[in-house]
Amino acid sequence: MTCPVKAVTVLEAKEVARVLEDHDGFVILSHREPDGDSVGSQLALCSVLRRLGKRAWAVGEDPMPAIYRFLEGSVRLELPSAVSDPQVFVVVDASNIGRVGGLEALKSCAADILNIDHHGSNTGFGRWDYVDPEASACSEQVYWIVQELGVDLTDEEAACLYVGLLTDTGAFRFPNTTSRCMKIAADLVDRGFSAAEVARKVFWEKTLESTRLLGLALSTLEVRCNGQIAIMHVSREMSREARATSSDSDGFPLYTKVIAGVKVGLLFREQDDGGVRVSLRSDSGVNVEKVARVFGGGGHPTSAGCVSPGTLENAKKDVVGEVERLLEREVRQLGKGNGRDSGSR
Ligand SMILES: [Mn+2]
Repeated sequence: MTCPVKAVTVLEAKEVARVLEDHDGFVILSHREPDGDSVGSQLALCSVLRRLGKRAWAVGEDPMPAIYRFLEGSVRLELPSAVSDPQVFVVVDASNIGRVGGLEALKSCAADILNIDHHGSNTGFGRWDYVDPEASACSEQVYWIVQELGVDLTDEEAACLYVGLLTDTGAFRFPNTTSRCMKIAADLVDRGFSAAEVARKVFWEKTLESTRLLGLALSTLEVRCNGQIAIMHVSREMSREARATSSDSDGFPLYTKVIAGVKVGLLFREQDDGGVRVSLRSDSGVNVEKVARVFGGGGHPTSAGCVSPGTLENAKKDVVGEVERLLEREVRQLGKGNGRDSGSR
């Protein structure tokens, strides 16, 4: 069952540009546990608004992940305390308001929400909603807004949006890699930054701790369900052994999907504060977001996440069981000849 998007008028980039022009005092927020698309969208939009003479802050509750710090030039990710007298909360790349970091600290401010997102499961929580599940990344939507504002992107801003596209498409490998997104990427590269340099900083500057932890995690890789499901885990003990922090395992979910024949990849990470964070990956055709929802999570059809309160073993048993049921349903549906899931891209 797909959760229906609130029945409101969903704005186009052009109308979003008008909202931005008509207001001042923007706090640009995103989901907790920032990623390339969330910080890229936040920093680029904040920079453009400031160049238009607006007051704007890119605000986060969690620190900027080390691999994206090079994007902080004229604009940095700030704490909610930096904000004064905001008019609009611009929320980027978050499917629901509960995922937004820093909002709790700003709850005394009476500001309207402008919701810019590309998750099909977006709950439409804004006064204005610009939701486009066809967009490969939220950075793509920010790109269209900037076009409508008639502003030329600087190479610094272009690099931020490029990182959003690069990371949300898994370096232009995932099913959301459209020709439209590649045309935007080409236009961004034309602004002057080095695409090779950006890719090196994002993918080839891992910490030693992260690389050691990957070695430990890969040794736990196993397949289930006739090789259709691959599972891997990172225990607290392994993190300790590698002296790794939680962000050191950020790129790991990808490795659950590299084996031929695997339809669904699952990574289980024991959290410091208890519980197990589960990352689900699939190719188009198997909608893992449905599984994440069963456990109170969400995401995209091919990339989703949830948190299981139990032990590592229980989390594996519960989530793998749910994925097996999903695969069985798919086989039955294919048998009936009605093809693929409507929720998939
Ligand atoms: Mn995104």
